[in-house]
Amino acid sequence: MKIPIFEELPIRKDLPTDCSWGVFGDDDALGCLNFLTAEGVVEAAGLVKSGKVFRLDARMGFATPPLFGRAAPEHTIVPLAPMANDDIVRFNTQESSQWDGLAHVGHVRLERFYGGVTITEVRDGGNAKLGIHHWKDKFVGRGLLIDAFGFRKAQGRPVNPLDRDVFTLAELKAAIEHQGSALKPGTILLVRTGWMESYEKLTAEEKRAIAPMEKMRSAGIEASREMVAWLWNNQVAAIGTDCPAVEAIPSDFTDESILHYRALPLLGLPLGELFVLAPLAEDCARDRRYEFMVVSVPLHVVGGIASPPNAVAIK
Ligand code: UVW
Repeated sequence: MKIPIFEELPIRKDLPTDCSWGVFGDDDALGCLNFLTAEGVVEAAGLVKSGKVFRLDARMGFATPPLFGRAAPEHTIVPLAPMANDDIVRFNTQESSQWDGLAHVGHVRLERFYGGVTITEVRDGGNAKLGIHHWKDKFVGRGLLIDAFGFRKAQGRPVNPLDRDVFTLAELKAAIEHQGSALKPGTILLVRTGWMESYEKLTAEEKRAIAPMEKMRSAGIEASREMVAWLWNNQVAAIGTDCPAVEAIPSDFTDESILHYRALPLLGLPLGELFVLAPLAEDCARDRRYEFMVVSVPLHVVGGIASPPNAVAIK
């Protein structure tokens, strides 16, 4: 299948600027996950050399309180018989590490989700078209870590991830070169900003103070058209980071040029947030191998909006 380059998008004149709608068919629910292929899975398996496994999700409830006013998870053990138990876990799929599904954020001006799906179809139609269930057996392939946090430190320009700072496209490219890595089609790209480990070092009081959206400050990647053009033209399948929004915060959700709108509704590019990347980054720095296999198994919830990644990187 011939994939148009970003500059050739959209594929029809009646579609919005910079959108990929229709490239993978009018009823597509996978977006850039279409760049993951069976051949890519086989190639990714060939990257497994040491057998080391790195869990990429934080534990449920790691953020205390959860960020942005989201509900804290609840876990209850339910006795089933005198010596048998079940349990119930009730949680917001965005309270810890998460993939944003394609019905998480619709375009602020167009008032459409990926593929032109409406808010009514999402909220009243059970999110049948863009539910997370469409991703249930798709999220496996080659992973590449860009240790942007480590790169900045090595350059003598360390980042405070708990303040607003932008990792530019030029920096990501330079970090890839510095690592001796390459971006190949069908990559699940992980970018370390350093946010998670900085957050873990805060006191309980400091965590409470930064949790509301209006108080949050975070490093993140550049939110430009050039950034999404680069991701699309390199056929990046998804991008996961260890910060709260992939892009830097504060971020103005009334501004249609932010990354959330460019990525989710326009390109169908899954965004991953609050991933645990520091142990993986340390191992990559040790053996100078920044590529690995990623296996992510989103929840099989029909109509789900988002999901814990349930992801591992295997080296
Ligand atoms: C923000 O929008 C800040 O993050 P999320 O994608 O988790 O909603």
